[in-house]
Amino acid sequence: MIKKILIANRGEIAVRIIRACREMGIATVAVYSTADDQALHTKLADEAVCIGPAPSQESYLNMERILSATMITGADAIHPGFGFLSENSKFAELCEQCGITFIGPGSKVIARLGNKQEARNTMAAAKVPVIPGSKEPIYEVRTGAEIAASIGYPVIIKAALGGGGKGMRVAQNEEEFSRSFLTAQKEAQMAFGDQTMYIEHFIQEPRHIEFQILADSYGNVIHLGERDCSVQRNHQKLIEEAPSPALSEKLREKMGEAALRAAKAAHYVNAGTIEFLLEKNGNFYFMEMNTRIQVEHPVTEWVTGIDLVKEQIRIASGQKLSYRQKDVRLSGHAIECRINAENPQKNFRPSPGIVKDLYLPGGKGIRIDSAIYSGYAIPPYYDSMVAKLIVWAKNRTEAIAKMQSALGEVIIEGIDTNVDYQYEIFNHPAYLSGEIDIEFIEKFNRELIGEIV
Ligand code: MV4
Repeated sequence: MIKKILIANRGEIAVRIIRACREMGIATVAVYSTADDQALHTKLADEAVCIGPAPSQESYLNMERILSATMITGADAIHPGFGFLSENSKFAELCEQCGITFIGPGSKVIARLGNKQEARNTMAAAKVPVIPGSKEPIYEVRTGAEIAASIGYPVIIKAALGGGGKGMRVAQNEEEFSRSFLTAQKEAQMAFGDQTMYIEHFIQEPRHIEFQILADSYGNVIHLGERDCSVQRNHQKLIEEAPSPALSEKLREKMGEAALRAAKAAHYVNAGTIEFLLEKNGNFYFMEMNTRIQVEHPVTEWVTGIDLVKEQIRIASGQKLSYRQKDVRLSGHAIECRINAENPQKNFRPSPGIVKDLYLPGGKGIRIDSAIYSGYAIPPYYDSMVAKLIVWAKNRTEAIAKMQSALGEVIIEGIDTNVDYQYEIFNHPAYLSGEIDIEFIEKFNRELIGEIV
């Protein structure tokens, strides 16, 4: 059994994990940078260890310091949260070598899925639909151009170690190919220290649909339905909802079965997410698998009633899944919106600073996951997300009404936030109709910031 968990993260997800541990009777250790000595996770954990200066590289990304803190405090497990070291196979491997339980899949699974080109081949072999594309790694422009021509334009050139949009370029035609390829490859080298590329046909105006998976160490795998994350800007999601307004019960079943095949093919253990692109005609394709708990996990928790962080801990301590597929019932509609310290009017420029007045809404069907408090100084070094506002209601229409009501109550003084911008999204006819794709923000940003009325 796990008795003490070190949380290798900060902000609201660190607080979320501390809460799950407390309810389970597990002791908690926070790690924090010098910029975070007044952070909520530092205050709430049973113990807290300073692991270095403000820049992530020297603190939250510093494996040796985090492992030392684990040893010194006698924690038996590390929960990595999301971002930082959560999908770093080297870190998971170091944990394994030190006899520390990494709360997530094994290091080899993380490494295999982290290579998106390899993941694609694994999924194709398991009859999970993949986007028509290259089968072998590509290193040279000339080989790439030949393969692109055989796939058919437009194509998208991606870094094998990429994800989240880095090292990715679209080429509309043969003309554009070499420039796009070289730019993407250069970016890949800079970001991942690796020039391996792959190419896919470029899917136009798809939705981003992802399935939540839970898998234990005994071969049991279940899915908890989907999240629709099509509302995003520069690969940062703004709104996530469950279920997706675009899925019929039949399509959900089909995609859910594909997600299960995907997780099984990867020999997956713990909580994970299968990302799909969904075309308007109903065709869907595997994009990548995320091996971490995700920011948007609360919407799945609310429509299923399952506590995903507790399940992660149970799975990591060798327990069997608490649920079988037939126990999973989706009920009602949940929507999450990410509240960021940023100014949408100034091209979403981050707005760190001191939170003066603070009022966050509550009431039936409203959940706030946040780590800010009145008087808290938001440091400039990390992500700008300061709160997640999650609502639940019987159906999408009522959930949207509740979200607008809740957003209307939010008071965060002292910094700029995207609260008003979010409110406008929930008023926009395209969002209300549910007929949106990943270009929603790009298409309507000028209306949402009030430039066009
Ligand atoms: C694509 C695509 C269209 N066609 N692949 C974005 C990040 C990385 N996970 C892969 N991404 C995409 N891959 C093909 N073949 C469009 C995107 C994409 C995207 C996907 C989901 C959500 C938002 C997005 C924004 C821009 C591009």
